[in-house]
Amino acid sequence: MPPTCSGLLCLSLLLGKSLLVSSVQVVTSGQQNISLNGKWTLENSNGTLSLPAEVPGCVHTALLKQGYIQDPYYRFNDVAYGWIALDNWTYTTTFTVPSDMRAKQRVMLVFEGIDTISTVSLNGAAVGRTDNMFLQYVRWVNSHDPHEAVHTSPVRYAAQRSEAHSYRVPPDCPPEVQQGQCHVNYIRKEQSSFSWDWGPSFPTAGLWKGVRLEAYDVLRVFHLATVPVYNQTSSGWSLQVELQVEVVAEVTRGQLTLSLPGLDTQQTFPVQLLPGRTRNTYTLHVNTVRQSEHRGNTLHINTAFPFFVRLQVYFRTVELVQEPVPGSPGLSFYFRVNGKAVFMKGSNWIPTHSFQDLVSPAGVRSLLESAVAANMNALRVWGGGVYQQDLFYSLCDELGVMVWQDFMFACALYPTEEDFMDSVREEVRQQVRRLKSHPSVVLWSGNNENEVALATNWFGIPGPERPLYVKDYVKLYVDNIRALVLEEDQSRPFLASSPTNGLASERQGWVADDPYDPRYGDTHYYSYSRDCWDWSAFPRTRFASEYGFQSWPSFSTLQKVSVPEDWSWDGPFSSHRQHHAEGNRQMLEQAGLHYHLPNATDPLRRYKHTLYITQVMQAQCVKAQTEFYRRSRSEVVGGKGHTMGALYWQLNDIWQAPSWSSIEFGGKWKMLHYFAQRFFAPVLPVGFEDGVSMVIYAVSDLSVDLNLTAQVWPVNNQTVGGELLLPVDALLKGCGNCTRRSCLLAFHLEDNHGNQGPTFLLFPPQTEVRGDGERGYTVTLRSTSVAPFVWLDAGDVPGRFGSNGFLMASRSQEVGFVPWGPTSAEELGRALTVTSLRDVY
Ligand code: BMA
Repeated sequence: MPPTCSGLLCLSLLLGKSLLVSSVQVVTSGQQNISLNGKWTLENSNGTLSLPAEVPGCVHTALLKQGYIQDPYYRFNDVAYGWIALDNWTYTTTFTVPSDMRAKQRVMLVFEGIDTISTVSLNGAAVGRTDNMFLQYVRWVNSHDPHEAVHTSPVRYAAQRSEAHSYRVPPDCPPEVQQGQCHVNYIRKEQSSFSWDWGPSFPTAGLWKGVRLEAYDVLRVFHLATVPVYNQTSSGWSLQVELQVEVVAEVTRGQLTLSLPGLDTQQTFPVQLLPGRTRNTYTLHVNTVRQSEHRGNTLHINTAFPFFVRLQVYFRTVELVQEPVPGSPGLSFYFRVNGKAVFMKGSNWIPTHSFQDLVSPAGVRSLLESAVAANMNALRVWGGGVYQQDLFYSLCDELGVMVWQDFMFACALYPTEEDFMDSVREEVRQQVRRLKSHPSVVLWSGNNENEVALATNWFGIPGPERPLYVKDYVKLYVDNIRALVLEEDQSRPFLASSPTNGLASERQGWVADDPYDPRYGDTHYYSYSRDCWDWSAFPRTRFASEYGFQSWPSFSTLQKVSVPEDWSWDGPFSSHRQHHAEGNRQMLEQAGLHYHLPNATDPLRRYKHTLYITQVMQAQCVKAQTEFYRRSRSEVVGGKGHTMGALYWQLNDIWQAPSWSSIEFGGKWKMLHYFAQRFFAPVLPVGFEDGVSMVIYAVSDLSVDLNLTAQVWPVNNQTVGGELLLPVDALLKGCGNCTRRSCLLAFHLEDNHGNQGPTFLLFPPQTEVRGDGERGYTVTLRSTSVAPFVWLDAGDVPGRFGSNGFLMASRSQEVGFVPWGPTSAEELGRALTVTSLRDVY
């Protein structure tokens, strides 16, 4: 320890420029830890602001908690608080180190995450600099490295880097409608924190993860990972156990025993640990693994050294299959898990909050449980946000959610100078080591949309300059990121980008002429102007990893961050929150193709109806597109098809604003999420018109044969039979004076045990609502006439309905409501509102 403090360490972190590294931490006996989380002091550059600040945390939340600013999400505050990210800030704390800790051979200062550009000093002497929010930084504190302290705000730092760069690396700035900051591609920080087309600009700074001191005498475990390997030839499993330790004692010999008691497996290895850092991989041959079981097995690691580990390991294989498809030019693109082809059903995950320290474990769990409740089996962690916290991946392991993991690069070109590349390399190493033990992670993917940005020249790069950018692209994602991933983890596939043509992109030098080619790889497809009910417009892709439509969140969600004068579709608040150019107009135009647009004379009523109609449009559009992808699984039409994935854009929101999400900020389900629960159901009837026919197409994800009957009702409730192909004219005639405009069509599938799939009605009735019940509530809906898109909204009461939406004519229906916290029947009854298309007409 530096003598100046004699038992008292003073540490200040100056946010403003680059400590080194490490990964998983296992506490060993004889190791002592002191948490430095809690209250620190935060000061701005000229000392006019000095306040207590919570660690983990960031400047914005510290200012908020101390009352210096209001809710940053309130009204126009994102713009009003732009000054915060332009200043430099210093975090300071003092702490005492007990004498027994000081007596240890080594004391380390561990920052789980620093956001982003900072110099860390201890007792006035700089001990390191940081430049990447995705790194854990570890520093011995009994040595000094003199570093110059450069204190820069993330925004100013990004601008300086761009200025200093010898050529332009576009885009310079986000579109004006996003009201964001420029040059985010120069800083290894959450890319969407400088603004996105669904999110505000809050370039945060701070100690966003925990800080601690660790002291030890003999060794510290830096990294521990387990990777199961399946040998095709012997049909046997082995488990690779990677262990990286730092040894401070003399040469240590001993034994290490790996055992999986549940699988009658045990092996002992001789070990010699030399001073310094060593990394070894031990291969444990596993006796038996019952293939079909997706459950954890406990691995015990016993050693003669002072540490002992117990952890869960899982056995599964994953392959990304790209091979010729009969009757279709191109290559397949699908995931095979434990030897079985899997259709991925799910969505894309974006950061759940602008201030990561405000992301609660309960919030993460609620979102993941909502995904599973909607029959999703996969999520893509999108590359413009953050690598998620450990809890996210553990929950995905537990809930059976497959994770497509992007590296954090999105919608931009990136610099490749050496210090940037060093930082990226360390980021990739740390993140892959941290996450590779999670069976939920099934794919590493280099970036979001950067191949297509180059291929289709988003940034207007003149022809002669293109090779320079292609070279940078290959250097970053192929020569470095891919090479490192292959070195660190061969147990799962790697893709350079999304969308990509996969192997076909590789053959074209990693940038395909058309990365959207539906015959190869994955695609992203957005079209807001074409009628989304027309399925023939959708690309029959191998894998739809992004597609979607915007909607507005519910009134109760918006109400928390707005005032009555904001509640108008054409007002400044509505344009301020809309970060996608022309988004509000596009939503109404798409809705107008099938629904009457709200025209109530009462402005508030009209505003609420408009929010509702955007949700109706979004739910129905994403349903139409997803159903098309699901039925394209077994079809090859015109050489295209064999679709094996549908991940719509996007699952969640970062704030209260219009976006493509199916879940609002705060966790409330939009209409789309209820629809997703149905359109992702394991057995799904898809009804669509094909020429003169109405087709009911049965989709099943189950691996057993089903004997299914389609039941179809016209509006007068007569069963018109189990036919699968119905001429539309005959169908309309069969129910009296039906026309396309007056008819309701309902259908469901039923297996030979009488189990019914969801009933889909295109049009249903007027409603009357009552709430009662103790553990959960039942809302009774009654109607005497057809009411389409019946929508129940519980306002601010947290929870979700069991099902909702569609009633048969002259029927009553009970809908369960599961509250997510204490709520009385009266409270729910008061909060409930019901809207249907009839209210809008
Ligand atoms: C995509 C995504 C995001 C974006 C979304 C909606 O392509 O990768 O960048 O938010 O479209 O525009």
